[in-house]
Amino acid sequence: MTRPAVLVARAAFPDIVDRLRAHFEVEDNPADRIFTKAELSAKLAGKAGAFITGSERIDAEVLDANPQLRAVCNMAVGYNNIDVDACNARGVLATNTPDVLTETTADFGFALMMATARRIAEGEHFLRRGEWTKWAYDMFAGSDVHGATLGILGMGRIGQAVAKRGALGFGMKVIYHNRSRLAPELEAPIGARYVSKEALLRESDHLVIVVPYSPASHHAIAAAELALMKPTATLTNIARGGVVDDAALAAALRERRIAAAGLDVFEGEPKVHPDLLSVPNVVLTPHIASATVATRRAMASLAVDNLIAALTGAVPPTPVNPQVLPLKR
Ligand code: 8YV
Repeated sequence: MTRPAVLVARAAFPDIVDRLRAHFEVEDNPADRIFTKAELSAKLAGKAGAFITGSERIDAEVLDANPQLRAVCNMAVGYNNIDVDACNARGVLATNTPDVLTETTADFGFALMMATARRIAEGEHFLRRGEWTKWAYDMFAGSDVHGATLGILGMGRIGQAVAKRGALGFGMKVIYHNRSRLAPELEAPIGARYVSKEALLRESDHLVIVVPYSPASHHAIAAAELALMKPTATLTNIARGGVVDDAALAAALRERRIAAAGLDVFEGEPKVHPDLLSVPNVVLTPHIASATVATRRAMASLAVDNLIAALTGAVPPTPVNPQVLPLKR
């Protein structure tokens, strides 16, 4: 019997990718070329499954060009690169990598928020430019993190992990806005208070955005929302590009309508809005919130587990759309 073929669309840890070779014919991409949509569709020809990342978009067109495809396994918790409705309509399984990256991503979100509040990147650039000639009372004076009000937009697993750090480690007051309110037993240990989005924007000293991207969250933070924030406030986005209107944010930063921002994700990344590159009061990182070796290995491994399970009739550990199981073909 011929073995199913799978595509590993991006370079990943070779020893983890090798686990697929025990079950499948594997076409991989060790050179890590980014495929155009047409190339991705062509590469998927004859493949029963695919290991993908947030860079690969799986939509109705790609699925229709590849009716043999049964499973697309994302190495990411966010899956806005996959049209799940289109997968459901065609009985294709989508999987993601929740839980394994929660704490690592929260560590980074907190670090980025602290770097933003305490102007670490600005100070470092100043020093590297050789401009540090004397101490000054207000040199890179930022705002305190401890004891401040931490606002969380999107109180899922990662939002709760950020909130825990703030409340338990830094004595922060936690307020949050989310589609639904947390159960009291989750709110109580961190003293989290559910507020309206407007109150969140008005009251936060440090706003951290952790909401998944969807058409409903597109530009959830734009000019009108930024206008509600304190002029001393910071904004940190570790969610997805597109949740924040980057042009509006750059204008607010330039005009000091908010104090500073920390951004790990961007609309249309890896392109970055040029206005963000020219304002000093923003810390910019290249979508690395989950990037520790241990966590990236755990994510790759979970994506591989999902792909193996999906195509061998076992139960995939973290399906996005379990309603398509068991896979018919
Ligand atoms: C990934 C992420 O690095 O998991 C997510 O949703 O944003 C990151 O952890 C990225 O999506 C690459 O797949």
